[in-house]
Amino acid sequence: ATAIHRADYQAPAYWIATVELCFDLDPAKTRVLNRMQLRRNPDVPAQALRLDGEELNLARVLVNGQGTSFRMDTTERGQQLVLENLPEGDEPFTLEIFTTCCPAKNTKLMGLFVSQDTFFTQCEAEGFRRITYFLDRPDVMALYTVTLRADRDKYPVLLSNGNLVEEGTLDDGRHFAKWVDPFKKPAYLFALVAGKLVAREQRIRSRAGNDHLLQIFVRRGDLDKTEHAMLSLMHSIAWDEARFGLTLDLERFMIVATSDFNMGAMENKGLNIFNTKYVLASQATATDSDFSGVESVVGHEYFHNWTGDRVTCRDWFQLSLKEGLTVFRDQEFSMDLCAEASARAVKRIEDVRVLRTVQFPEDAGPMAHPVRPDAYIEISNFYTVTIYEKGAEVVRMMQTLVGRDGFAKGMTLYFERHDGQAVTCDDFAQAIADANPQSHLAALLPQFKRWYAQAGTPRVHAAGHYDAENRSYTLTLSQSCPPTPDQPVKEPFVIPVALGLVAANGAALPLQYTVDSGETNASEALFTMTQAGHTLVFHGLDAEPVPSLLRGFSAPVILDIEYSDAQLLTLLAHDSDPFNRWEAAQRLALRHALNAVSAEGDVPAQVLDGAFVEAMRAILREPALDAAFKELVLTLPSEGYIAEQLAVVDPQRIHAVREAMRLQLAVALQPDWAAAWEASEHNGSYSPDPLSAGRRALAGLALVNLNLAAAPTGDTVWPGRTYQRFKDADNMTDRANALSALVGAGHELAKPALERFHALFTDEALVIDKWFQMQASAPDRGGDILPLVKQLMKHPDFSIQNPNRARSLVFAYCNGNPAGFHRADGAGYAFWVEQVLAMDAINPQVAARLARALDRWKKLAAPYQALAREAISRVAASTSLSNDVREVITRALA
Ligand code: DPP
Ligand code: ZN
Repeated sequence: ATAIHRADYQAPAYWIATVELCFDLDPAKTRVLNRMQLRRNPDVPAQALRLDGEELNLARVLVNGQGTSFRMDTTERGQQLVLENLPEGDEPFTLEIFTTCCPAKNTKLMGLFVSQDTFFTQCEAEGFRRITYFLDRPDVMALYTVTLRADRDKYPVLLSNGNLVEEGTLDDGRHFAKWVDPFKKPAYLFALVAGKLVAREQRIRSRAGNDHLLQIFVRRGDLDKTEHAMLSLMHSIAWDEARFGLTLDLERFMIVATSDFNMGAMENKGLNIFNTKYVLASQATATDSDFSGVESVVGHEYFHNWTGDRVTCRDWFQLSLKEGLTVFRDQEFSMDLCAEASARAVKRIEDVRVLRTVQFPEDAGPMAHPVRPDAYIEISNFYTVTIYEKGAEVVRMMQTLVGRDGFAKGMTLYFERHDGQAVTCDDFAQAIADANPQSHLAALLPQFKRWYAQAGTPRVHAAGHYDAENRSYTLTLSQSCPPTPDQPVKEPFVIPVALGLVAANGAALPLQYTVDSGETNASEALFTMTQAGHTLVFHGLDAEPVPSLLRGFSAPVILDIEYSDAQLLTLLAHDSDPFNRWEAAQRLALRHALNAVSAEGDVPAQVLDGAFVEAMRAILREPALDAAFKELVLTLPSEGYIAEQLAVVDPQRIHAVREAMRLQLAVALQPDWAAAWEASEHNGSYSPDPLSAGRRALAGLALVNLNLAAAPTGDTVWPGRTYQRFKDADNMTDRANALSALVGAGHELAKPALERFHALFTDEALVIDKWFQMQASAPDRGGDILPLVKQLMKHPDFSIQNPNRARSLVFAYCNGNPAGFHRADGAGYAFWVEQVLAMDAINPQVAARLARALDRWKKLAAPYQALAREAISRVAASTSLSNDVREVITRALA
């Protein structure tokens, strides 16, 4: 298929004012009557009406109640129903379309599908056209009335967007429900659900004094796992009112969980549909990170009610308008829920870690695209970490430049201007700037917006020079950005650099500096780069300071700076900015890793030096530090992150080096790990709050290390204690951590533990996912993971049709286990080819994600590179690829 370009945007030729949908729900053949009021858009030249449709059977078309002529156009993007002979002029007319579809056979999980005998929909981005013929584009916003009819016993619960206005019984054991959504919306926010579900209900009164009904619908056995989601929803509602003055605009707000879902969740107006993974959580079945995932995703989808639903996107190129902003909002929400500043810092570090380990590689690979892309073939491929996480960083920089209050004012202006509209990223940035006319952002807006237009991760190079005579320190900052597909040359970005100076003894030094030989003295802890290079001269310094730059990760850039080990150790021990403390440890570990990876010969047993080991010991022992922070500092950079720093990647060498580093830390700090674990043993009753979760995370890391240290000596004490913890744990976090410590160390107790774990949770799909995932992502030893994965593919619990299950096994192996996947015999890649092709025939969206596992093949060393190219070419040779997979593969080979 050919690409769609942002520059080609045209307003729709018709507007749809109202949509009345009537469904006769039947898994094999659902009948849909779609009655619309349309009129021509007087602002564009008169033309035929072209309605999108996919996998529909068309029965009848009526215009103003009369039969009419129509034709079908089949393009490379699917079908369009074309109506040429419509009434002249711009009077409204009625269009009725009768179609049927087959939800039971819908394995793509787009449009109307069946999961466990329940009907669900997923319409973003282009799923509504699989339900009826429509102008399936986000700038066509209409009022919806929906009538659902279905068998009463099989489908007692009938839900759609908005308010329930009527329900009753019909003949033949059927019943109906009629829903009216009072808000205009684009088709991608339409939803329906029908099935046997039960709800946790909560009535609340908002600050504004309005009453609302909150409902979370799940299958009967899951009701006891919905408390955390409900609390998260209530917190979200309160937070959006308090922080941004945004209130819930519906009498009723519903969340429904399904175990078959391509994404995490979907923000349909008033009727959010969620992957069970982000709704269900109980102490027995969910880990702390599952709990926090539920909190963020419930928040995220709720916040979309304003940033996405009330104000939506003009076209899909603007996706980050709602996603970047809403990720930023859910990040802020989770941070604001933290009682302690240290927990906020931990959340920030975790978010940055995702950005750097997933988005930075995307920005450096064949799928690199700007936050606001210029072209796409399949929009589903652009629900990416760039649109979401980098988009959130762009919004965060705006907040940094205008301040927290200024940003809230900007949001208010954005809604004043655009409520009820479909708008662009430009409109958003303009509102934030206009609300803050005195700000840097307002002064620099056109340049700032390069963050939307230019792909690639900018690099900031920093170099310092101390002049003892003048007691001054000169810091030069320069920026560059590598070429990306279709963008060979980049213009300078606006880069806010939060900075400080730290003395060798750890004291914070006063900031007095001049910029670019200017006259005026600055003292701000935020310096904004606008040019290719800047020179800052700091005055009044009695000794050479250690610069602490990009504090809190104030911009999504790579900071190149040549610190000495001593400087990094100073920052690690003393920086008042927790992010840069963590970053100092990462830089030190990375330095050791890279040295060992690029050295000749066998990987030495001692990759780390004594100073680093002692610094880690000091962190582990430091009573003033939170456990969560310690766990982050003591976790080595991932293999993927190490690989990103290298021009040529040998995944086996990286794995060997990182494993050596892990073992070294495990052995050298053994008594400290034991102390850390013992300190955690009496933790009190379970609560998923960040402080307790941090204690469990550190205890889990300690167990991993104690088992690693035990393995070479054959010591059985720690594996035995770990198995005991696994059996006795009163919560999933401790249990899963103990299990994964045994599995990760390859101890013989892992086998009985895995069996026991499976038997305990046979009926808990989300826990069985963990069971698969843990095995598929375990450290590879002599190529043992691929045979295990192949064997697990045959397990009766495995199903490639269920996206969560496929992710827990196939993706966990191909994307989450570099050393297991990148095999010198190419067998990992051959498996990948098979799975991409098999998956593509079932669910192209999910297949296209898997297809990206070899995005970075061009960096691979021999023999991996040639083997990977051959594997990708084999996928490319298939004649039946979806547009989704074809786009990813074509870009990879370009
Ligand atoms: N459901 C996805 C999200 O909320 C797409 N909108 O990000
Ligand atoms: Zn979203």
